[in-house]
Amino acid sequence: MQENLQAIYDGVINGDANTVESEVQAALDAGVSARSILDDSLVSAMGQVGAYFEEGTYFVPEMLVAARAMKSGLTVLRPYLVEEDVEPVGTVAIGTVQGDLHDIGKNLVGMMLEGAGFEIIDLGVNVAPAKFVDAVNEGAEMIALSALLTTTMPNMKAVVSGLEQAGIREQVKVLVGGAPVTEAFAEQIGADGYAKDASQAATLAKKLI
Ligand code: B1M
Repeated sequence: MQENLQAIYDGVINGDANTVESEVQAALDAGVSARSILDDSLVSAMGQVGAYFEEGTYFVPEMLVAARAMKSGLTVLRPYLVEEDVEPVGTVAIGTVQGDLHDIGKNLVGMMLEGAGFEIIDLGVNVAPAKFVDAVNEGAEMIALSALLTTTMPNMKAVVSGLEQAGIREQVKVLVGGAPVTEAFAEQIGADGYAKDASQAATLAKKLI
């Protein structure tokens, strides 16, 4: 692997945002394409971070610092990606459902999705079903719903119903997750997929798109 790409990869794995930022710039200056920096270092490193999380080597704090490092690299890279016309894998509107203010898991899922090459529209917390419907009308191809409370889980169903009522259910994938959410619940409310953590969410999102 080109030496700057290896340094970016290692920087993300180690959560070293300063190194990632400077090495992305150095790779660009050395003539490496933005696409290669994205695919061969940033995205592949986040894939490895996800694997470490799944095998229990990394925990939430390590994942958060790695995701932040990846984001600093993306900030430098973004204008060059636009210049090279690199399309995102897809557009995901993410939010914590209505009545629910928990956002740490949702942010982590958003960062992993971004690390997997998706464009993220972050709708925040306490998001009303109509806002998700609006996001689909504005081009989101996937909706990612997070809920941490048993009392707010039913609001995921309200989002699916809102999409059905708006006649746009078939044009969007709905991914759900959060501590109290289960595969069975996802099926019951008619979601397209359930992921138990941020890493699995990124893997599943790529399959769904
Ligand atoms: Co709250 N809270 N909280 N809380 N809180 C829980 C969730 C709770 C389990 C604590 C407890 O009682 N043991 C409990 C829920 C009980 C239940 O419903 N069964 C609870 C409660 C009751 C409440 C309040 C009602 C307390 C009160 O006021 N009486 C209140 C509700 C406010 C509201 O939302 N309306 C409340 C408030 C808060 C704080 C504001 C203080 C704070 C949130 C701060 C914030 O998010 N900015 C808070 C916190 C921090 C927690 C705990 C301690 C930690 C949650 C967390 O961030 N975990 C939590 C107890 C616990 O989990 N140990 C608790 C780390 C995070 C990385 O994990 O969000 O699960 P998590 O995300 C995971 C997966 O779930 C998954 O991926 C992530 C990991 O990779 N995931 C997805 C999440 N979303 C996904 C989406 C996907 C796929 C995967 O696809 C789209």
